[in-house]
Amino acid sequence: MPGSSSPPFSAESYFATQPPPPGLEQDIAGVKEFVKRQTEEGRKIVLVTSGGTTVPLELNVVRFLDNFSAGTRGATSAEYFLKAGYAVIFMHRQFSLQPFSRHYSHSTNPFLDFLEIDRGPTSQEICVTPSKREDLLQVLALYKAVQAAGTLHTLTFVTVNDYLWLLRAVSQELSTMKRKAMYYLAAAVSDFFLPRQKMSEHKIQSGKGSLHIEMDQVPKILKPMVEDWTGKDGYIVSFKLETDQSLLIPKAQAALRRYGHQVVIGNDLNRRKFEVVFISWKSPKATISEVDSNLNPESRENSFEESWLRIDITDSNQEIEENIIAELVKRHTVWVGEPESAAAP
Ligand code: PAZ
Repeated sequence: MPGSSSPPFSAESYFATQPPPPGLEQDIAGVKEFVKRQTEEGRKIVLVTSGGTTVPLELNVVRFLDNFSAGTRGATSAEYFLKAGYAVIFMHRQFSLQPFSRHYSHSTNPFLDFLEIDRGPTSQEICVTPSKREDLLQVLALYKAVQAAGTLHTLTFVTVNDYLWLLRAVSQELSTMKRKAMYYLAAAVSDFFLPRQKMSEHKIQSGKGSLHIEMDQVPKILKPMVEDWTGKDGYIVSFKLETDQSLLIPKAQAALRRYGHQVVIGNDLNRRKFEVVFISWKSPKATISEVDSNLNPESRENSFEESWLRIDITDSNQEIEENIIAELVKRHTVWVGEPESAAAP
């Protein structure tokens, strides 16, 4: 078992020692069916991960560590992918924001505030506040159309363990789509965790002074995801969140170099709603092994492309996810080998 004196968990040792979440088999059966139907209907599929993972400190969980993420990026992006004609597997933290209902979040825009009571002489009816009707109708129409088309499939996770097991299983199912599958990893995933074997069964008791917990590093799963689970064909987009702006580009480049996937989107915590940077390989069709075999290490450093996306911060009608998804859909179209005109929604 990894710990202070033993080597860190690899993806393999992680899955060999940490138990799968209950319900995994059922979740996967649902994904299998969804992938089959979308394949028959000729759609591309994107897996969107969204929200933060937790790390429980006890088996009977009272306390846990959490990762910051409201789920705005993932839920908003899922809507734009649907609009672009993709089928979406939306894998999100339980109770975080979801596509469509995000517009009426209980804390920022409670839906009860949109409703009025119309009192008649003998009965009363509920109606929508007239000034809110147009916006609500638009969201509702999109939501109902997606429901009718059956193009949105939702899965939930809470802990980092749920997330890792689900991610591996969904990626393996999606690998049958080859290049037509995209993986958009916007969830905020814990870097450290407490292996099950080291967790206390019951609530950790106070009274013994300060609490010391040694956590293990969560295995870096992007490498096996790129090389094994997705069969090297998936179009994989990961996110890198930093609070120190100067780390954004070097950390994003390092991730791309290390894992060999297609795009890292860097975002600064305080600027993420209006500015992101895309780091990618200069040659969009190249896989890491093609790049590696053609380039020496120095020229490999020059093989990254950096492109910034910004929107007007004062315009509350703009959402940066619209631009992010439009750009990714274009790049994915090239990756799949379709004519670029196929990227138009
Ligand atoms: O969910 P949200 O909109 O509040 O935040 C989105 C985000 C910052 C978590 C996401 O864009 C992101 O960067 N995810 C990856 C985080 C990481 O580096 O682990």
